[in-house]
Amino acid sequence: MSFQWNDHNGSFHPDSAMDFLPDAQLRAIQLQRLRSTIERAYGNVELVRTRMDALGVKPCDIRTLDDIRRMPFMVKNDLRDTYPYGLFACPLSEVVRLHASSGTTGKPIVVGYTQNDMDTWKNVVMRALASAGMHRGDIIQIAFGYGLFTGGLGLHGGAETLGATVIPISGGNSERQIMVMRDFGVTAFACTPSYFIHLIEYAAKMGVDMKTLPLRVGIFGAEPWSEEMRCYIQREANIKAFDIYGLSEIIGPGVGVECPCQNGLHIFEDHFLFEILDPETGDPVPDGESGELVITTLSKEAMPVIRYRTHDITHVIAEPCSCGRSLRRIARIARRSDDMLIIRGVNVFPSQIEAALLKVEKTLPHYQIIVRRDRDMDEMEIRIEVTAELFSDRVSEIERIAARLSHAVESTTGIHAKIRLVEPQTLERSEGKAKRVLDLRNLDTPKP
Ligand code: DLL
Repeated sequence: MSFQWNDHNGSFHPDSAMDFLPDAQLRAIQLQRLRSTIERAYGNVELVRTRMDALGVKPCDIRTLDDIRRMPFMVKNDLRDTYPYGLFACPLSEVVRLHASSGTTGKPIVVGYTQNDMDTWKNVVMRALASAGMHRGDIIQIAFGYGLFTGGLGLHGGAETLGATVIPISGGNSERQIMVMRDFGVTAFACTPSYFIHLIEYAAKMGVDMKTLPLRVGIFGAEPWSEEMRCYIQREANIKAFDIYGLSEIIGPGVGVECPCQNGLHIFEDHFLFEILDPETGDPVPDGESGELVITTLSKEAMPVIRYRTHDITHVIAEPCSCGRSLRRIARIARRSDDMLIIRGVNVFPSQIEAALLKVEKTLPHYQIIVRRDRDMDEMEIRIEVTAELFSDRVSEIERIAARLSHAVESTTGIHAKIRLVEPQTLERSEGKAKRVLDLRNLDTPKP
């Protein structure tokens, strides 16, 4: 077993040993956990039992890891349809934490954790931070949102478990972020990559040169970012920037993370079984080929999730990693196979925006959402056709409608959008599917 470790004080956190297990041992743990997860879900979750029965699969049919392919898929709508607690596999009295994230409609999707699930979550995030070179003695400023979003509290639990000093500042208030970063001697920072780029610029405006601060490590995720963004961040802040991946449905942050090699994310395979499938056919794709990441939780108690279709597109990097971790790697997530947009780390569905827009009077059902990345900050503009009469109204009436639309979008999605009212018949019509979204951000990076 190899225990290469880039820890600065030379100590090794025993729980991270799972990152270096010999392959056979890791697969044996996965199989044993997979079987008990499926048994638990079959016994306690009606949706899973009904679907397995329809396919004629029983928990005892799962004899090898490949047998996962006999199992039915789960999708985001399953969480919506069983809102709020229908996928829980234990009594609510055993659930010690709830989080939520946007669904395709107005209702959020709800996820729950038992005490053991909380320990698992802390464990994987702790290992993620250690993988990024953090250790006891680090001072981490967590600027992911705290609350129902899993980012803030997820990073928080893992950082405390690692023994770091945690500053739970949450997102926003850039001036205070920079002041704290400078005055508290912060050595690690966690937020979305786009927010950090904003902070680099903000610091410069305040006359603070981030390069001269003790800041050493950045933990960035919750949205796609590119190698170019990493280079910019590393250069401008003089830190090492690491990609952390996760999703609420599976656990939150901590499904996978980069190591010091910064070439792909190691998935914490002792807790998550992953497949990469052709999104159209559902068949596995060979290592190195792009497909949809599908994840099965292996130790979650409150809400075991089986073959969850993440819609995130990636590929396996099959070569062993020189960091010595035996956990398999995936390439960074640059795009999704569905229409979910991630704007400044927030999941946004065009359907949510549509519902919000059309509730406002004098609007027509023709709109377009344009997303740009302006100096590394995501900007959303919405063009919407409004009735011809509105244009003959007073300017104050036009402004009132625009303000109402802006408010409707912001209160539904949490994102501020620039609203442009346009005359009827201005937006391009389509003969097939309407092209509602114009995503002008280019986040794709070539395969390594
Ligand atoms: O974004 C959890 C998280 C918090 C991850 C903090 C990392 C750091 P959700 O809000 O449920 O959960 O959004 C999940 O965000 O399916 C991806 O499409 C996207 N995503 C998350 N991390 C990354 C990443 C959190 N590192 C959805 N790179 C996922 C690209 C990411 N996309």
